[in-house]
Amino acid sequence: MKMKVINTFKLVIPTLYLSMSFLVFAGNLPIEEGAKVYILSPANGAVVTSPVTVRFGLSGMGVAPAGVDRENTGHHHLLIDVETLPDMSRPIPSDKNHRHFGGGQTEVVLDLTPGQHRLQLLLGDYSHIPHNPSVLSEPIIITVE
Ligand SMILES: [Cu+2]
Repeated sequence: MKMKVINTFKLVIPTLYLSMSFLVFAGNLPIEEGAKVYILSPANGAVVTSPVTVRFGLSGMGVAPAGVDRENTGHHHLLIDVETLPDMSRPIPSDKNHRHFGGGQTEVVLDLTPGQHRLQLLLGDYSHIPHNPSVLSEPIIITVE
């Protein structure tokens, strides 16, 4: 009788463990608490000339190229003039307003038209899905002369 109880536990525990791992890895990847992404330069409110070099900062996490499933890492996405944030449970769109840096780049040189532009960084995991909670920078507004 005692043996039977133990055997049941031996089956239940790995099953629970497996279903929990599946839940964790099936959706957005969790992150370390306090991870932050931010635009190092230009500064918010800066008046610049095109082309503009935008430098990306990340703390509390590491940068890894797209496709590399490594814990507590992601790659940068620059949202250019995006007012409505993308769906945080799905891969970040890829177009001229949602730029992916899947090679693990930490800066970009942008050709921007004269006028105001809004820039914001969003980290995505190996499959381009934001983490949970998402790692999103404060937006900056720059003026291109
Ligand atoms: Cu991406």
